[in-house]
Amino acid sequence: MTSLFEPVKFGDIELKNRVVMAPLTRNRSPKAIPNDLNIAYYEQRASAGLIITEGTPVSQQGQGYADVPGLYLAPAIDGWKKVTEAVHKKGGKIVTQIWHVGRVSHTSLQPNEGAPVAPSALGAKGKTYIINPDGSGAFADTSEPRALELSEIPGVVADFAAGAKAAIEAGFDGVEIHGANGYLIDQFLKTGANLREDEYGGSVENRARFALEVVDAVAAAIGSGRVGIRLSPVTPANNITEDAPQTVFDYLVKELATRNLSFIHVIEGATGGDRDYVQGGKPFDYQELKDTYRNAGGTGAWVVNNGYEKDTAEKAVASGYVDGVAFGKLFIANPDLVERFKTNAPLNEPDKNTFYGGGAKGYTDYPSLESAEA
Ligand code: 8OZ
Repeated sequence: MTSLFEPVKFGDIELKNRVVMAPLTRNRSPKAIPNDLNIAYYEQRASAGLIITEGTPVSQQGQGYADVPGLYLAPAIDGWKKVTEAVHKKGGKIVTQIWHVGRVSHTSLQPNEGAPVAPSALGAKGKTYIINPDGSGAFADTSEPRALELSEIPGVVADFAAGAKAAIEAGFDGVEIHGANGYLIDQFLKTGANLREDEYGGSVENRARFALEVVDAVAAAIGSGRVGIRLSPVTPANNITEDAPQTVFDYLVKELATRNLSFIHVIEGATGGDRDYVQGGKPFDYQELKDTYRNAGGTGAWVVNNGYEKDTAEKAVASGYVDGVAFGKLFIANPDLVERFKTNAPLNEPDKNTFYGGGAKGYTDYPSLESAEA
C-alpha cells in the first residue's frame, strides 16, 4: 500500500512525499512584492512534498486583495527568486498559483481605478480587502464589474501565459492555475456568473473554453508537465453558483485529460468548510470525476483538499484514490507538518486572527518540533 510519505512524480515535478502545502492567501506582501518575511515563511515549510504558493495575480487587473504578491512587476520576480532559492536549498519543490480574481475585486486595486472585469456584469456581492487612503486595511464590498469584451479575452489568456513564464524565470518548479473559488476561470465555468451569448457562454463547451485556452497557453509557455490546475466544482466561495456541476466538471476533466498536465487539484465541498456541501441538487461524485479523467487518458496526479487530517489523508493515498493531499490550515500552524505526521507529534493550533495581513506573528512564529526543543 502506498504511503503519504513515499515519493511521487507530478508530471515533470518530483516530490519527496505526497504531503502538499495548499495555496494560502496571507496578505503579507505590500506593493505586491515578496519580501524577507515571505522567504522565511516558505523556507520553513520546505519539507512539504510540494508547496503551492498563495494566489499570485498575473496582472494588476487580476488583483483583488491588498498586499498579495504578484508576478507582473520585475521586483516581484526578484523577490520570488529568493523564495524559490531558499526552498530549493532545503530540498523542497515549489509552484506558484497563478491567479486572476475577475469580479472579486475593488476599483481601488484596479488599473486607473476602473471596474473589475468578469464574464458578465454581475457583481460578486462579496467582500474584499483593501488599503484605505490613510494606510489602514479594511474589508470592503466588491465593486460592480464590467463584462469583458470578446476582443479582450485573448489578452487575459496571454497574461496567464506571461505569468507562467515569469514564474519559471523566478525559479518555480511549475505553476498551479487558479480555476477555483469563484475567481475569473470559475466565473466563466459557472452559470451564476456567466450570461454571455458568444462562444464563451451558454453551453458547457463554451463556458469551459476560457479555462482550456488558459491551460493551453500556459502549457505552451512552460511545458504541460509543469502545469497543474485547481478546481472547486461545488464551492459557494465568493458567491459562485452552478446548477449542474457534475456535467460541467466531468466535461472539463475529460478535456484536461488530453493535455498531459502535472496535476489536477480538487477542493471537495465548500472551500474551508463543509465537505458534503451540495450545489445543483445532488451530491457531487468526486470518484466519478476522477474516473472520467483517467478513462479519458489523463495521467496527471490527482490531488485533493479540504479538511483532510493525517488519518483520512493516509487512507485516501493507500486506497489509490489520490496521489497527493493538500493541507491548508495545518500548514499555517505547523511548518514541519510532514515531520509531525511521521512521528505522530501533536499539532499546533492555527490562530484565525492572524491568517490575513500583519507581520511575523501567526506567520513565521509557529514553532517546529526542533525549535520547541531548543
Ligand atoms: C482567502 C482570502 C482571500 C483569497 C481563494 C485566493 O479562496 C483565495 C483567498 C482565500 O482561493
